[in-house]
Amino acid sequence: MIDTSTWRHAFKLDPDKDITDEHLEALCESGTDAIIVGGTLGVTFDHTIDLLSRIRRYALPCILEISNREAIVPGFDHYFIPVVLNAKNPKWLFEPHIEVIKELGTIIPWHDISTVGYCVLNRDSSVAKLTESDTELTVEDVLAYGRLATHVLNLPYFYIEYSGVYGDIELVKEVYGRLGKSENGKIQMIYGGGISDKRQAEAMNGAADMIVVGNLIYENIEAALQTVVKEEVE
Ligand code: 1GP
Repeated sequence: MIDTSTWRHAFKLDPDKDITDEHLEALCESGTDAIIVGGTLGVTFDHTIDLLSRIRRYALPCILEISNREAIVPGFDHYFIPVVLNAKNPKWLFEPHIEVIKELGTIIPWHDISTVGYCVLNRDSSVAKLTESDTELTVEDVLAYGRLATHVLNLPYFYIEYSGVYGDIELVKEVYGRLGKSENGKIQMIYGGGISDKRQAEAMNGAADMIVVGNLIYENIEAALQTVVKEEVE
């Protein structure tokens, strides 16, 4: 089982988007804790395996976030299985999972898999549209999803997902303060969405255990590299 407990930062690469060798090298040698490979739309086996083989030149953990059956590729260090907790269309809760388990259940390496409980908050994101997520949520609502993730479902990760836009930092901070530290301290809380510079990365890093940077990689590689959290040397 992979130990992510000290991770503060990850880059999320979309197999459906092009990245040059030079940019990939810069990301992998940036000091980030891991590369997550994942995307909501258009993710194929060929693109995913191609990206994995390129990332494998570097010595950092590489996780596949499984978004569809076609893109399940062996050889990653670990696999994240997303469950969108606030999906209003129940089909998206477990139906895709059951289909894959029925097909591959006897050969899935279960110890290499972790379930990530997502709370999707950007209503315009692909994932919100696909799952018909209920994105009009208050702090109390999001906290309730966080409590569901940790206390009821016993999940290792709770992911506040604003994919595409920078989120409400006060909301993230409050949920983290009440859930992550004072109440439990066990679940790892991840923030992702719209981080576009070092200042935003630092702010969100103070409001969650770990941040994920995606789109910025493809928009402004220099700014993306600046989001890597450097531990202060005393
Ligand atoms: C997406 O949370 C990640 O799943 C990162 O979001 O692409 O907006 O950085 P961005």
